Amino acid sequence: MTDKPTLWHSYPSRSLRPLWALEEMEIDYELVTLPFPPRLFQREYLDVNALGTVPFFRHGQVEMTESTGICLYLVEQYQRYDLGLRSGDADYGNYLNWLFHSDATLTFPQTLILRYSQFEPAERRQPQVVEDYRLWYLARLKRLNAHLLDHDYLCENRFTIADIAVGYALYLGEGLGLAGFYEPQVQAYLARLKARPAFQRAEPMGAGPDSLVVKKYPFSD
Ligand SMILES: N[C@@H](CCC(=O)N[C@@H](CS)C(=O)NCC(=O)O)C(=O)O
Repeated sequence: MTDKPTLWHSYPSRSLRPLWALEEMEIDYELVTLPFPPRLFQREYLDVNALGTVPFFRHGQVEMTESTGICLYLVEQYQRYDLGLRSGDADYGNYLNWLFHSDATLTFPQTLILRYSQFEPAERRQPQVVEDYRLWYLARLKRLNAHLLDHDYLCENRFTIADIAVGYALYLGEGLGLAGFYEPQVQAYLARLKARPAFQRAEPMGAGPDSLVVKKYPFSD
C-alpha cells in the first residue's frame, strides 16, 4: 500500500493514540482536525464516519474507527515490530491483553464519568454514577499497579503500542483529575510516556481556544 494514511482527530480524544503511534513511527500522514464532539460541531463529518466518533482512519480502501486497532494496523502494515510484537513472541498474549484492556477495562468506566459529570445537561447529571465509576476505574488499575512494580513498560520491557493504548487511558484519567489517586509507579510510568518526543509532538495537535475543557474531579460546577 503506497497511499498516505489520513487520520481524523479531535483534541483531546482517543484519536491521540493513532496520532502518537504515527509520530513514533515517523510515517508520512495527513491529519484532519475536528472540534469535539464532531457529531455536534461538524455535522458533515457524519458523511465520513456515520458513527460521528473519533478517530477515523483511511488508508487506501481501509477504513477504521477503533483507536487501538489502528495502532495495531500500523505496526502490522508498516512492519514496525520495533513498536509491537509478533504472534510467535513469548509476550504476545500479554501484548494483546494490554491492547484490549486499555479500552474494555480502563476507558470504559471513564466514559461514564465524563458523561454523567459534564457531558449531560445539569439536570441529567448523576453524581452517584460518577463516584461509582471513579472507584471502579481506580480498582481496575490493579493489574497495571502490580505489573509496574517491577517493569518500566508493558511488554518485553520496551516501549510498544500497548503503552500507547494504556497510556492514553491514564492520560484521560489525569485529564479528569484522577492522577492523584494513581499509585506512585503508575504516576512515574505516565510521566515516562509523556516525556517521549512523539507524545509531546502529538498531544497538542488540534488544540485551540475553542477546545473542550475537561472538568476535573470533584467536578463541582
Ligand atoms: N472504541 C472507539 C471509541 C471512539 C469514541 O467513542 N471516541 C469518542 C472520543 S474519546 C468520541 O468520538 N465521542 C464523541 C461522540 O460520541 O460523539 C475507539 O477506541 O476509538
